[in-house]
This record gives sequence, C-alpha cells and structure tokens, in this order.
Amino acid sequence: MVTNAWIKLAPPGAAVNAAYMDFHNRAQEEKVIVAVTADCCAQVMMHQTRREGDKVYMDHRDTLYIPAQSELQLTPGGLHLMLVGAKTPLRLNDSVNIVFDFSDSTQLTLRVPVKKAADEQ
Ligand SMILES: [Cu+2]
Repeated sequence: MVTNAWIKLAPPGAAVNAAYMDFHNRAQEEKVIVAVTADCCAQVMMHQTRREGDKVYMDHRDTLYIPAQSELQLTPGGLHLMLVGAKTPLRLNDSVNIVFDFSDSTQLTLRVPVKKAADEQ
C-alpha cells in the first residue's frame, strides 16, 4: 500500500523530476523493490540524498527495502525516485504511471500526480 505519492514539479528547463511516497508493508515478510519504470520517462532511478558539509550527493540504490509490518518513506532530502529523460516536460497536474517490480515477481502500478508541494491537493 502506498500513500502520499507525488512528483515534484521541476523548474522550467530541468531535465529530471523527483518522486516521493510512503510505502506501507503489512505483510510478515519484507518487500524488496528491484526495478522501477514510468510511462513518462526513459528511466527511473532509486536515489538516496546524502549531505556532506555544504555539498549534496545522490547515491544510486539498486533496491529499496520495505521492512515487514513497517514502512518506508521517500521524502525530499532522503530517499527518492529520479525520473530521467521525460518524453515531454512534466507539467502541474499531469499524472504519471509508475511501475514497481518486487523481488517476489509481483508488480505495483501507481498513478502519481505532479504537484508543487506534498500537501497540495
Ligand atoms: Cu536523485
């Protein structure tokens, strides 16, 4: 189950968009996301933002773990999805289908809106 899914509207001319959401895992087993794709974009990457002094880095992740009976939050400044190579620039109120592949071969498709901020309706 996923809540609070949104894609941050990028400044004009920006080539990438970031997506955030909360995963809730009610199962007894951990869930592992092994691949992510989106219909808007050539590629989706899993990133972890890391700050070192005044520098900000994004570390690539091959997988995302959602612990059993727990949750995983993708938030600005933390874990996020990076949507790269948009076929057309994403605009406010666009919706993107994001597909998650899990290690148990299940798949989840989410329709995610483009917003300026997380709390915008
Ligand atoms: Cu990133």
